[in-house]
Amino acid sequence: MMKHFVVAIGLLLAADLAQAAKTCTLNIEGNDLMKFNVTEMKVAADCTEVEVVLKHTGKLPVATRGHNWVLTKTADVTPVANAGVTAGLAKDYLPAGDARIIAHTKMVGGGESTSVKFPTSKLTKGGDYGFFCSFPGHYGLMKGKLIFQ
Ligand SMILES: [Cu+2]
Repeated sequence: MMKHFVVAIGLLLAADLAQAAKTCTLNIEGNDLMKFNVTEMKVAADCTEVEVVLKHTGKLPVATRGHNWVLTKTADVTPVANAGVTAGLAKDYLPAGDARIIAHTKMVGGGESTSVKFPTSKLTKGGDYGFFCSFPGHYGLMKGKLIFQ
């Protein structure tokens, strides 16, 4: 009897959690002029997961003008970008296994798109987060703020 009651409560909780899950999609574009089309990305308070879709709207290939989307704390943008320079294209110009990287897409070339999903449990509301492209030399122009309200 008690066991059935516990199972029923468990199912109710699972249903509640499933209903509360919300994936929020944010779109961003990068171009051949090394510019993102936005400098600020906002994640609403009720999002449980973020999907970032990056589209490279240019024509240049990934080897010469690749772009990715990398998220770290704002204070980690420059050190992570610098640490990634020598990593090479195959590793998306990012230091392998670096805990400062909250999320990142792969590197794409002109005409290509990519995306990444991550849970908002990796973010703190009101935290100071920065996104950037880690292709060598790009982060100075290709960066912005991510806000989790
Ligand atoms: Cu780039």
